[in-house]
This record gives sequence, structure tokens and C-alpha cells, in this order.
Amino acid sequence: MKVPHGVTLVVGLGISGLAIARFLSQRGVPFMLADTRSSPPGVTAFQTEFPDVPLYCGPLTELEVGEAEEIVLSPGVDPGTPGLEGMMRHDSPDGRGPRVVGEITLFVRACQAPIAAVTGSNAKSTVTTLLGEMALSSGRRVAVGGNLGTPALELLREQPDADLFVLELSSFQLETTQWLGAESVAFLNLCEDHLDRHGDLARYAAAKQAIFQGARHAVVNAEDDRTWPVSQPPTLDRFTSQHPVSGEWGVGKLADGTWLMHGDVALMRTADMALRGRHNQLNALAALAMGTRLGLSLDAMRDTLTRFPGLPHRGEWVAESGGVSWINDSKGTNVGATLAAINGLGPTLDGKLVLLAGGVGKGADFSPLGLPLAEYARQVILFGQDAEALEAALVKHVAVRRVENLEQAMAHARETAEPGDCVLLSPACASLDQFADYRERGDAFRRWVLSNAGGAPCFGH
Ligand code: UMA
Ligand code: ADP
Repeated sequence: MKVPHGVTLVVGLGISGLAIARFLSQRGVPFMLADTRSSPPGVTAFQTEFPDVPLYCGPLTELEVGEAEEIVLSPGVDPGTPGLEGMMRHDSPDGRGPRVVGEITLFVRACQAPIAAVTGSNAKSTVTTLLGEMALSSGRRVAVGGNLGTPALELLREQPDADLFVLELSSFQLETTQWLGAESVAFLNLCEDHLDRHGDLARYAAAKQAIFQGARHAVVNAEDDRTWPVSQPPTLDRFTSQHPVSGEWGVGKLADGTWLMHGDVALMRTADMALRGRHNQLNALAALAMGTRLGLSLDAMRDTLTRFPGLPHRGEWVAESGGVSWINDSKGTNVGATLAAINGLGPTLDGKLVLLAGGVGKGADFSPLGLPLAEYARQVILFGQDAEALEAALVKHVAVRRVENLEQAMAHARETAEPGDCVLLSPACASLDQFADYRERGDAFRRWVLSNAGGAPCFGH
């Protein structure tokens, strides 16, 4: 099959493909759609809405794309997919052939309002949502989405009069974004993730660097130079877990407690934040730095921080029973997130952590978890596909118990935890060996804890 001359090819259906199709159709751009799967997600909705638009399902190597006007990729589609390799303009030595872009490039071309964008390996959804809430409290007509859930192009359609777009951007979205031109961006942190798609950490980090293209202001992590812009540095703000030096955003220990600070200025006590854990103090600082640049009211931002409890499955406090707290951090799907949860919660406990971990490790190195677990954990209970690899990395640092699944892990944790302890589900792994996704895993944890806590007045003791 051949893409006709002058027709835009959209590759990948899913929710982004549908949003791209709506966008092109609204503008009268002739387009067709291709998906490498035989029955792609959302195909019925697409065919109902666009009965006259050609849809090709099959390998891209059997589709002639050379005459296409432009190729727009869904984030789920790897630009290295056979049939597409070498087509990204900056890859192609002669720059010929159709330009390959992503959904975000279409968004940037059409968006009239300022953009704030957040990337990083972890905490993107938390910071994006928090900043969105701060903007709302400041009276802005804000649209919040991107990798978080609602595709950026869909936001344009649903909230055309928004005066600020706050986007969570993944490496998959940034990889096909040549120019973002955002008013303010944040690159929060970097750890191994998505190496199956990007190949290695350097290429994963390079994809995320696209967030800085055309940015007027950027917020980066003072403690991780891989989050700093490698070229064209915009106005920079840095956040740190330490007492800030002049101009930095940091956490200061003052005579009357711990404060979020900007340089010498104490902004609010960390004890007044609804979010818990030291990692969330960094998230608050990043949002404050971006919000300040965007002209949000400091009072409104502080007020938001006193109310915003975080998102489900990210350090979500579920119950306390018999002096043991139970926390659902099922979104801890890589080593960096679980490290943040251990180091964020460990120092705040009277007792110890009982960590529930395991699943699909995506080839990650688990050894960075060893020392923090030695310091803060009573035991680690492992389940799922990569339990053995986790055990090998952790056994010399902390007591380890292997079980079959999450349910057995929770039952064992109930026997093991002592008053003052925290049972933390932060698996450092994807869930796909035993669950549909991280939400289903977190929901199973929450349900079990609530029903067992309800049935046992002195839970586990
Ligand atoms: N496809 C192909 N060939 C391939 C791979 C995929 O044709 O080789 C097709 C699929 O059949 C499907 C489409 O491409 O029709 C992509 O579907 P998808 O489910 O992967 O993507 P969307 O539904 O468009 O959702 C995407 C993001 N998904 C991915 O990046 C994989 C969503 O992030 C995002 O919320 C949504 O756009 C709105 O912006 C999800 C995610 O897991 C939550 N993101 C990763 C993460 O957070 O770690 C990056
Ligand atoms: P993302 O959208 O980047 O996946 P989320 O806000 O959904 O980010 O959080 C993902 C995981 O990262 C959760 O397990 C959460 O507890 C953890 N996390 C939260 N803040 C931080 C941080 N500052 N550094 C590292 N991990 C964090």
C-alpha cells in the first residue's frame, strides 16, 4: 500500500492517534492512519468517527511512505520501528523524505497560550498535577494533561480558551519534539527506565533534553547534572534537598523547624504540607519555582501545598492499624522511585520499613537499593518475575523473604511489622507479570489492607 502524495500519515492509534486525527480533520488536512497491530486499541471508535479515512494495519515495511506530506508518530511508536528507521529528519543525511514529528509538535504549532512542561524519570505526574492545582487556585484558566492522561491536542480541543497549558511530557513524546518553546520547563531527575525503547541511559537522557528547546525558563535538579541543559541554557532555577545557596530553591533547617526556602526566604514549613516524605519536598520546590516564573500567587501556591495530598498509588497513605502504617506506592516502577520512597519515608518513622517489591525489573540494576534498605528496613518481601534478581542484589544488606505474589507478601508483612513500622508497596518493577498495570496492583493492595484492617482491630499484633 502507498501513502498518496500530499497526505499526512499518522502512525499509532491509541488515544494520541485519535486526538491527532481529530486535530487534522478539524483543520481540513488530508490524512490516513497506520498501526502495526492487527487490531489496535480504539479502532472501533476511530472507524465510527472517521469512516472515510483509510486505516492500514500491518508492518510499516509494507507501506510506501516516501510521498507522505508528513508523518506524525504516536508516543507509543518507536521511531526506529522497521519501515520508519532513518526517517527522522535529523537522522537523514540528505534531509529528504517526509518530516517525522510527534503529537507535541502539532500542539506547539497550534497553541497560542504559554506552555509549562515537566519531565524526568519520576514525579512528573505529581509535579504536573500540583502545578496545575496551584494555577487553578491562582485564578488561571489552566489545562493540564499530556502523558498524565489527556493528550495535549485533546486539551486544545476541550479548553480552547485556556490561558496556560501544563503538560507532563515523557521521553517518548520528547523524542519526536524538535521545538517546544515553553515559558517554563522542569527536568526533575533521571534514573534507568525505558531502556528497552531508548537503548541506553545516554539516549534516554538525550531524548528528555528536547524539553529545553526554546524554553525561556528551566527548573533543574542541583543534585543531578544529567537534568541540566547541555546547550542553549535558558534562565535556570535549581532545586536541592539541602539548605539553598543564594537563588536556589531548597529545604532549610531553621531554629523552628524545616522550611521550603527560596534563597534566604523561608516560604512554608514542610510540616504544613499535605504531601509526605522528603522526595515530595523536592516536588513542591520544583512546582514553586515554575509557578513563581508563571506569575502564580505565592499565597495560592502555599495554600495548595497545605491541601494537595498527592495522587493515588504514589506514596498514598492507606491505613494505620496496630501502630503500623500501610503505604501504596505502586507507581514505584523503577529503582529511582523506590529509592526516593525509602529515603523519603525511612527517616520519618519511629520504627522500620517493611518493603514489598518485585515484578518485571526491565533489566535494571537493583544494587542502589541495598544501603538505604540496610539503614531503614526491617525486611524486604519479594514476589513476581524478578524476585530472584532482587534477592541477589539485596540479600547481603537486609533480611529478605521470597513469596509467590502480592497477597502472600501482604500476609507476611502483617506478621512481620511492629508498631511504628510502615509497610510500603514500592515494587521498583513494572507490574505486567501479575497485573494489568500499576493501578490494578495498587488497588489490590488498598483493598486487601482496608478489608483486613476492618476485620482485625489489633492488626497483626
Ligand atoms: N503501536 C504501533 N506499533 C508499535 C507500538 C504501538 O502501531 O510498535 C500503536 C498501538 O497499537 C496503539 C498506538 O500505537 O494503537 C499507541 O498506543 P499507546 O497505548 O501506546 O499510546 P496512547 O494510547 O496514545 O497513550 C499515549 C501514552 N502511551 C505511551 O507513551 C506508551 C500515554 O502514556 C499517555 O497518557 C497518552 O498518550 C496521552 O498523552 C502512558 C505511558 O505508559 C500512560 N507512558 C509512559 C510512562 O509514563 O512511563 C511513557
Ligand atoms: P511519573 O509521572 O514520572 O511516573 P509520579 O508522580 O507518577 O511520576 O510518581 C512515580 C513514582 O515516583 C512514585 O512511586 C513516586 O512515589 C516516586 N517519586 C515521587 N517523587 C519523587 C522524586 N522527587 N524523586 C524520585 N521519585 C519520586
